[in-house]
Amino acid sequence: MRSFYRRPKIVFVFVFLVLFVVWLFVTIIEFSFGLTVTTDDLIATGKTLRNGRQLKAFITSSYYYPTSESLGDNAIALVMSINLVSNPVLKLAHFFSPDSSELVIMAKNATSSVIMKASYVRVTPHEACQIITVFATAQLIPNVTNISMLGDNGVAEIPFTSPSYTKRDVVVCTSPLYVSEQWQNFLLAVHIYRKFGAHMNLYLISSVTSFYELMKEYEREVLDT
Ligand SMILES: *[C@@H]1O[C@H](CO)[C@@H](O)[C@H](O)[C@H]1NC(C)=O
Ligand SMILES: *[C@@H]1O[C@H](CO)[C@@H](O)[C@H](O)[C@H]1NC(C)=O
Ligand SMILES: CC(=O)N[C@H]1CO[C@H](CO)[C@@H](O)[C@@H]1O
Repeated sequence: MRSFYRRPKIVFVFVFLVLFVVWLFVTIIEFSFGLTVTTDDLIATGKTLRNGRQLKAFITSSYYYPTSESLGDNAIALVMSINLVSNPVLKLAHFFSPDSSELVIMAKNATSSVIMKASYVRVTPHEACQIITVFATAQLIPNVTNISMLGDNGVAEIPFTSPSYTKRDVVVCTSPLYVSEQWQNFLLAVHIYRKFGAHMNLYLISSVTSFYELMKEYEREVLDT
């Protein structure tokens, strides 16, 4: 002990080393548990936005297109609601750290993986809500098995489906439904189209919950038959 007292430098280095090891340990633990996944659709990465909120996204639809004329091959197309909008009180912060207009996506196939930036376009035009709807797309790798979104200290799996490539006689595409609540129109359309054997592609941006659940029910029913 006496020799320590005579060498304050060594004590300093020792204390510094202990603090460093503790910091490293805490960082590793934080990194491993930084990820929270609440439900199948709601994903949240550990990424904290500059206004102190955790990045959260609700995925409305996510399709992986092995081939696509408009998006390119091996493309992901995501429609989601995400809290990218800044807190109005901290508007000034815009000048110092502007929002990145890209999301970071990781894709894996049986043999390799890539990390790439997906650009997005805003569907919600105003800044009145903290959660806005965006459409994001990126070209990934062939035969993708897993897609995830990366934040600063977390990864969240993005569940996805592949579109149907079956040739059909009649295909009906409905223009994107935004703040949709007219379920009566949907019911009428779905039954009439089905009666005539049409395949229905519905693009949904947002709707009241009960209507969304009703559409999900119809989707399950149609997929099962
Ligand atoms: C995985 O992606 C890589 C990179 O594009 C590609 O070369 C490889 O063939 C893919 N693996 C499979 C099993 O498709
Ligand atoms: C890949 O996705 C499947 C289900 O889609 C999941 O069970 C599996 O854990 C995922 N693998 C990785 C490495 O994330
Ligand atoms: C193993 C496997 O699924 N291979 C497929 C990868 O994707 C190409 C087309 O992009 C298919 O032709 C392969 O069969």
